[in-house]
Amino acid sequence: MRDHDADPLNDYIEYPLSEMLKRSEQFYQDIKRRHSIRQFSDRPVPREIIENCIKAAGTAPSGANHQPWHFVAIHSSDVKKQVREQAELHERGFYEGRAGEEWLEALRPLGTDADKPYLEHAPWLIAIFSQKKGGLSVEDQNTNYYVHESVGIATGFLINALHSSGLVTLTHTPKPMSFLSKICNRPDNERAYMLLIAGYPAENASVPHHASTKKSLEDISTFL
Ligand code: IYR
Repeated sequence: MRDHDADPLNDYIEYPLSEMLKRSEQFYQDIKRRHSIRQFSDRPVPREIIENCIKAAGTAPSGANHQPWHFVAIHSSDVKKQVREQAELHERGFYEGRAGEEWLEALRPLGTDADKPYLEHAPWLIAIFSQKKGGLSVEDQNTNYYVHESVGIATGFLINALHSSGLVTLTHTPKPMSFLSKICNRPDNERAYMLLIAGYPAENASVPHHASTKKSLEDISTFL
């Protein structure tokens, strides 16, 4: 390796093989209880839990460790109302034609439509932004690398952290999402990447059959 500053790895934990097997099975059993939920309770969720989950997301690997992401955690009813109004406006255009027949057909088993009441009722919306320019320090304006991959991984960490904390989430990608930049007052360098809805499930929360069908190990993997 080229010369660089480094510290010894001092927080790695090695488990006995039997425990590794148990932990990998337990992780699978736990993560398979994660579902995209569209019925949220308005029960409050303390800010500190969301902060911890965002801190967890911030540990994700990224191109050159530039961490090209910004998370806007929205709790304000007024801001949530603006997000709902704009998202529903765009979604109406989508469902009333822009999507096209094939896309609408693909969404039919999920039962989705342009109404997004959870954007106002859920305690937290987390708008995730990607940054084209940046660096190790927030003031840096260097090129960022593998921005989509990096922000995608961080979003995965965030969903996992929220699930592990005992919350349910929905990944929402209204199209176009640029209204989020305006509402959240984000700079030109950033693009809205995804909107996560987080909170407790409503009592009548359900999981569409279509969404709980997962491909088998054989279908999704090849071992060489
Ligand atoms: N953004 C729309 C449509 C939608 C698109 C996909 I791909 C989904 O997996 C689910 C929904 C909406 O949120 O309704």
